[in-house]
Amino acid sequence: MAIEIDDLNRRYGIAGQAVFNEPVSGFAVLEVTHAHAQATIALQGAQVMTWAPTSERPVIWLSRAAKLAGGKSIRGGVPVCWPWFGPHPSQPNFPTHGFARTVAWDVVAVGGTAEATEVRFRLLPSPTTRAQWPHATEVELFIRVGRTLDMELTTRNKEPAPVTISEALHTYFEVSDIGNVAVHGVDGLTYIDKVDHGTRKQQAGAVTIGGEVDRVYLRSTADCAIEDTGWRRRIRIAKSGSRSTVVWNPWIDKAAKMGDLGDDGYRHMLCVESANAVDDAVEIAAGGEHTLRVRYSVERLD
Ligand code: TA6
Repeated sequence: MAIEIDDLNRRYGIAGQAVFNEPVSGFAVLEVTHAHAQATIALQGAQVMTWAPTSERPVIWLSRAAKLAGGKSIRGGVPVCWPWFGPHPSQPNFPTHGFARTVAWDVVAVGGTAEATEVRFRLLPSPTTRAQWPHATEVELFIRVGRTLDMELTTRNKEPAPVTISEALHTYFEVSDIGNVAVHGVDGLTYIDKVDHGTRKQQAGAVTIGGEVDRVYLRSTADCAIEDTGWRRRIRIAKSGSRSTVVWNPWIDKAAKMGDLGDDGYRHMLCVESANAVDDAVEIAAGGEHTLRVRYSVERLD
């Protein structure tokens, strides 16, 4: 892997701004140090692990107990759920949330401007992926690290027939304490309550967390925001190409069972995921493409 790291830095590295490293043997990451923000991105899953605008507390949460090992999903950051969200519809032994987050993606380009560092990753079909997804679909992730964190997840259907995917940017946001936050942007929407046997309910007002919450909001196309009164900040979640929003916190019992959330990790994270899931799965025409975009930003709560 050391040779690969040297080769990656030779081909794509930007001294002092975007440097490939191997914090754990066999686990390559790109460390971004920009005037406006810092971030860490794993090549496995093209997964943003951390992002903090300069002079701001971390916005993307990474579990202190996250296991960094090949083929193991990383607890925190922005896991890419693709080409299916949740359990596979017919193959229970296939990985939850698809395979994209546990395979190595290729680096396509790394660039730097005065405003941001930009990275593009791609995942092409391989014998491993075709075994679970026998379709000629390519997926790219464009990541822009600056005062905002912008991400574009593009699926290209290279087949002569339509293909249907479900997907999510399964983002873990860092909060002062789960008791201090509310999620805005899903008022009035129908959601699937996965903590109540998948019952469909209607949201009234903002979402607050006082126990395990696992909800898929449908036809959720508006931007969302997390208001955190503890840190007097609002995290804005602007999006396009996404018709679902997933809100998840495991709370005490599920967190304890997961084993990689850390002692009280559940109190300092909240997933607000921009997705296309369940009823909102996306059919991509033959030769067509679909892009899910997000822009995360932080502002003071006045
Ligand atoms: O997005 C919420 C969810 O589907 C929850 O049901 C929970 O399983 C979470 O994803 C984490 O899944 P993971 O496979 O990363 O442990």
